[in-house]
Amino acid sequence: MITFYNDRHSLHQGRVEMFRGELVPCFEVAARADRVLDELRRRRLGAIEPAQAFDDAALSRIHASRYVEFLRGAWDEWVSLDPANARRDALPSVWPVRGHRSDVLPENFAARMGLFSFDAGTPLTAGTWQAARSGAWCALSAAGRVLAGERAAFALTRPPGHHAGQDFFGGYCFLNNAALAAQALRDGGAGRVAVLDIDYHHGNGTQCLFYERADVFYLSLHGDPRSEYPFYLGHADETGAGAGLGFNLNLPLPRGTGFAAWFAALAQALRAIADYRADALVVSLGVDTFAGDPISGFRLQSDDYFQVGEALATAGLPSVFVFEGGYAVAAVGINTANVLEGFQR
Ligand code: Q9C
Ligand code: ZN
Repeated sequence: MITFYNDRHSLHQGRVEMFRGELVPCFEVAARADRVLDELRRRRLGAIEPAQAFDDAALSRIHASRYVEFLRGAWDEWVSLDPANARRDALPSVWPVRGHRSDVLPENFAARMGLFSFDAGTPLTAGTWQAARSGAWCALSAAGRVLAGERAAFALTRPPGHHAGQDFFGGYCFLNNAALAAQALRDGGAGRVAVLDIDYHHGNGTQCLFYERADVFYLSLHGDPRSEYPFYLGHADETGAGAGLGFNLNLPLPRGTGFAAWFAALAQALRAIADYRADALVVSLGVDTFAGDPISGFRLQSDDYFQVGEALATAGLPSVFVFEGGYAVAAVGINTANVLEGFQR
């Protein structure tokens, strides 16, 4: 399988995230992608290429222009507030809630940062924009290669994407790489695209983006949002709205779920994709379902990921894999490569 590797990912280096009243070291670290790259190379799982460049208009198929503009200039604005900020990550600390206005773009930087985000766990750093943008290019390049006839392609990038919405960042995500890939597949001629999200966390950004659309079916297996991040969204009764009614499937599972129950849910999602008669598949490939993950609650073992890949291959669809979460750094390369190797068996 061809891999588009974001060779600028390490420009995004968060120092700290807010957790339980403390600033703690980031879980979403550069070594995650490095370990996956090492493992793909070690196993010779296919060609590894850098992405092609796209202009920012390509991002506007998914993201609001004022959000893209904010991200593009955010670091310089942050540093211009105080030169000492150059050594500090930017984190939001104030947010609008229901009933507050979003049509007036605040002048104040912190207020704008809050308008465009939903948590204080997602630091914006000096290289965040460049890293996220070239990550989006990896997803777009992978979709392009699949449209050109490749069976499958992998976008190996960080920061991840599935929590990012049309105009918000959060959950370590800034640009929604999977959504960009899905839209690129649509724009390139795929009539129906399924986005299957197997990250531990519900992809609230992706769900929001496609909730009222019938041409992109979002399906997700994740920790039950009653207790698990990102909370608020990802419940089983969210089935889509308007033209999109019936084209959103959430399969929340309790913390502690092991491979057997998780795999049964995966089979259910794959049946729904077959019934939908999708033309192409995007997989939001998070491996934070691993038993050893430091911030998640499922119990998958490294060897289980081969079977995950084999099951995904049974869909028989042109497929774009997009790297999402997975924070057990010592195992993230093995687990991710196991999925891709299983897919190719
Ligand atoms: N201190 C993805 O997997 N914070 N995002 C959890 C841990 C948010 C996960 C608290 C987790 C976001 C792409
Ligand atoms: Zn996750």
